[in-house]
Amino acid sequence: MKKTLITILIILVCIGCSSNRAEYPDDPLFANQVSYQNKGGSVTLDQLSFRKSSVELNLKEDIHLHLVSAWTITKGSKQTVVALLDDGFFYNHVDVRDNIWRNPGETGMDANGYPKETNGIDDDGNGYVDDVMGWDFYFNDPDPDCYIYDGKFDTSIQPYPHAMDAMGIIGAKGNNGVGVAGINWDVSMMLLKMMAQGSAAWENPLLRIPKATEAIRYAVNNGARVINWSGFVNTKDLEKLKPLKEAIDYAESKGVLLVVAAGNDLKNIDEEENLIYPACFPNENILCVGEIDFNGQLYVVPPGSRYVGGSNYGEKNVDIAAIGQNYTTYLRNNCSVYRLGGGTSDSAPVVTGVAALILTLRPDLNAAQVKQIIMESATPLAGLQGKIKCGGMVNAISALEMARSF
Ligand SMILES: [Ca+2]
Ligand SMILES: [Ca+2]
Ligand SMILES: [Ca+2]
Repeated sequence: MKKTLITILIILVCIGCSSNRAEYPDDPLFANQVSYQNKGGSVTLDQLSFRKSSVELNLKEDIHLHLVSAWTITKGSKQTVVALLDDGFFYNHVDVRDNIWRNPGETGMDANGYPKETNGIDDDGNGYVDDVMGWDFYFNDPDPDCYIYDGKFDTSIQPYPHAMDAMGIIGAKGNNGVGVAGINWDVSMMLLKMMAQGSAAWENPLLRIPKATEAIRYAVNNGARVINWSGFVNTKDLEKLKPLKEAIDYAESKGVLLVVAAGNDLKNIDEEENLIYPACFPNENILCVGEIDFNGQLYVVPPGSRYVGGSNYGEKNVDIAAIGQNYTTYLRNNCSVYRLGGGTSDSAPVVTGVAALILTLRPDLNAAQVKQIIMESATPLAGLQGKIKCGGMVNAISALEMARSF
């Protein structure tokens, strides 16, 4: 009898403890998301969900996003709209499809009883017909998909997977019993397709400027608070870049944050010959993100890899760093899969995801304030001094705690 009483007491105490403890999502692959939270030490994980491919990661204590504790403050909200600029989206992936933005002005029924999203009418009068999840600025139609004739391989149709990492990192549906958790369990991702794989972007990179310009203005005018652009425009010609600069100035005037990748050439982008745009524009609403490894050092591609390079840096132009190797959503053979990503295309959306959490908690803050919070709350890292403006990596719990009392 006494034993039973003690057991009941222990159970009650445990229940009391767990209600105050950080909550882990039920997504079955969350254990692979070590960039979000880890205890340090060596771990072996399967880096692809579709083929055996194990990798050993040596994790240094405290080098992670501190996300699980941040989730005790907020896990995101559908109210927060994040725009993604990329070259096509596999929006039917099972783990992102529930977090795609639905334009309220193009949903529901029209006066004739037809669905607004397919009626061929610009129901919200924003200049775009049936733009229910975003827009394809290359083909000028409402479907920002990733299927396109692939000019690189001449005849094949290749879905383009680049945006899948950013989508899953920012907003894979969390705690849905499927795959992974995004930094935001809930969010609305507006999909803005600038160019297409195999399109003339390869021959004429300047074509990207008008598309990106239009996409940024669309994002600002249709309710996005943060824009993620894991890319750049391949020119230094400031005269040609002027419309893009003006669109970013417009975003700044409306308090909208633009998070961009620093690039993967292992170069100092403060130097004249290495300048890239929009990363090197001086706007207060641009956050440029470099990449670190699990030791908190600037990421350098390991010798023997089929790639070369590593994260760009620059004390003036690269604001903050984040881990690029995030285990997240991907696309293979037209199927929803997962993998360990990498590169500054994958470190930028980490910062975008944290910015979205901040704006869910404090929708009253503008872009410059969110940027200030993210940089001031960063975990300082010795290896980044003199290379990254704030000298540290993004820290989700510190950012949310600072935002709460800002
Ligand atoms: Ca419309
Ligand atoms: Ca319509
Ligand atoms: Ca999930």
